[in-house]
Amino acid sequence: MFNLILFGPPGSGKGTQSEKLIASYGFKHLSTGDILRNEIKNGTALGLEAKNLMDRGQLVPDAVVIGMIRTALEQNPGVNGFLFDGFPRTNAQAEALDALLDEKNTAIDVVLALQVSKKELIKRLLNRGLTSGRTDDVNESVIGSRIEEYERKTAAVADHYKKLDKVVYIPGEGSVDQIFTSLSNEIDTRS
Ligand code: B4P
Repeated sequence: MFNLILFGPPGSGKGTQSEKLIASYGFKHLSTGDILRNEIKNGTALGLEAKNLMDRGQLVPDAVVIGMIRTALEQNPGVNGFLFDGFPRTNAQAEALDALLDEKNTAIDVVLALQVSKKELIKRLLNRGLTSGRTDDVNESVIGSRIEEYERKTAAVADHYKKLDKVVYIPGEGSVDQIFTSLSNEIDTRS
């Protein structure tokens, strides 16, 4: 089993690269952003709570997303490995994930951290907002809040995994295919 975290700020290419990695390696994709957007689409109570926060560029409470990941892990026994996309986003989420994987006698193998300048992140997200219908992509001040949340709460997650010597930084600017090749090379040397 090979478990990977695709890490980086909003708009760094996590969702984009996840699609390609899943197609190539057959990982089970767990994107907390996708799960939350699905809850919103289905009009659940959780979705309503999440929408309020996501529309303001804020993180959803740890207990909610940890519960979602616990359920997803239980629903997918016997997979070859998980690709965590957009999770963990706080140290509490990272600690909970490590414990959940430990219960299953497995662990995170590597954290691939995409590095993209703030200017490029804003450009990409505004551009996606033109067509995606995502309410958190259309407004530059909401995008700014998401980047701030990343800097205040999420960047520290890399330090958590650095202590375990599991973080590899990948330049996240350039063509989608170039970045995919860099990510694949790191996975291939470890799996
Ligand atoms: P997410 O769904 O995780 O989305 P994201 O971080 O905004 O974007 P991602 O990084 O996947 O996008 P990508 O670059 O692929 O989170 C949304 C919200 O959900 C959060 O703000 C939060 O409120 C909530 N949430 C999710 N998980 C949570 C958690 N664990 N805890 C608490 N709250 C949580 O795509 C961006 C654009 O860039 C696309 O248009 C793409 O085409 C383009 N792009 C990608 N690669 C490119 C390249 N190489 N060159 C040019 N453009 C590129």
